[in-house]
Amino acid sequence: MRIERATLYLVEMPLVAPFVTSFGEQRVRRALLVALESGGRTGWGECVAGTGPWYSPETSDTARHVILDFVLPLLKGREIGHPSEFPALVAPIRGHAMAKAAVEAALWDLHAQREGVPLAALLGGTRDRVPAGVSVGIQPDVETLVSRVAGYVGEGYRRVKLKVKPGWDLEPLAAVRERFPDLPLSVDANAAYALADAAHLREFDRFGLLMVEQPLAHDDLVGHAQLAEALRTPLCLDESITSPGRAWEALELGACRILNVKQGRLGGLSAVLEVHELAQERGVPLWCGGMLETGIGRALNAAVASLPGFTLPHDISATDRYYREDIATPPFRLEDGHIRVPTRPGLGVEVDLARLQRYAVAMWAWRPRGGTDDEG
Ligand code: OSB
Ligand code: MG
Repeated sequence: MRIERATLYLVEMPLVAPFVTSFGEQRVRRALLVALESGGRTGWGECVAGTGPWYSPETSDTARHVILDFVLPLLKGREIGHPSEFPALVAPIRGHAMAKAAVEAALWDLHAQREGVPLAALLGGTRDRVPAGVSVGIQPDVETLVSRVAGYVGEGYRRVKLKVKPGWDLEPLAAVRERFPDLPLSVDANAAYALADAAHLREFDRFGLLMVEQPLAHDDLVGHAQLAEALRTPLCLDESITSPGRAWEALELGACRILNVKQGRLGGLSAVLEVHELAQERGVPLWCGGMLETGIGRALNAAVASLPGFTLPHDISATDRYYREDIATPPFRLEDGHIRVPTRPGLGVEVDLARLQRYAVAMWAWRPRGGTDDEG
């Protein structure tokens, strides 16, 4: 396939409730969407970068710049036989994993559509539905948290992940654990602690958690390896795992026993397949993380989670946990605590163009010849 035209949309999607983490509060998901056209088809990719460089150094604006000025020019005039050729084409661009991943996602969607197969099948997925977990942000108080969690448990979520930070950890955990003694439970600190907090973090061991996600700094693999020695609860890394090579380093060092896989952070679906292979060889359990994606990104995550090595519940929740109305249809619903993996060709969801226009705040068109044409 040859890319005949690309359109980037910046959308602002209001969340059903503010999402609070150790980074701060988020009320809107700002997403950069990539539409690639080839042979009468459109492939879609969602860039997971956020408004500010808090979770990752990338933002939706840096991604737009890198995609328009560096990634797309490298694809100009190229015949791409298979999306797995993409990483080598963009290898000259250092970093910018989320920008690259969004374009690679659209190529996989195009390729799967052309082959007439669902993306999950193209990747080697083996499940038709995947267990849904829910990531619960920091709440104003413990009672509010417990009632939120009770709501999600009532809806059928298979695992609850609590966001924690210094000052919001043992007390909320004790309250949730007391109310739900058997609930599969984990915590995510988004890098809010230091190795000097090891004695405090050891207190987490008494709650029977599935894992502690990213307690220390994003670039501190050695610190995580040292902390892992002190805790009984397995560590899981998220922010730290920025490439398949980093995943290998983390496992070699003993910095974690579980990996949170996000295609955007890893630099694309090809990188996900590499990490999947590595984890299979080593018997390391995987699960698919989330970045409050719209239905476009969620459809892709469901395909990723259908791979055989993804054995723990995912941060793939029903659409209504994030948005009242999504730009992709149909919405993802919880069925017996699971999300169905789309079965139609490609991503398997439809982008509602009227809604896209409604939520879009800027748009850029690109053609192989004309270069960048700013319609923002
Ligand atoms: O750390 O896993 C995280 C959302 C945005 C950025 C980082 C993270 C998250 C979540 C939400 O935890 C997961 C979801 O999309 O449901
Ligand atoms: Mg995380």
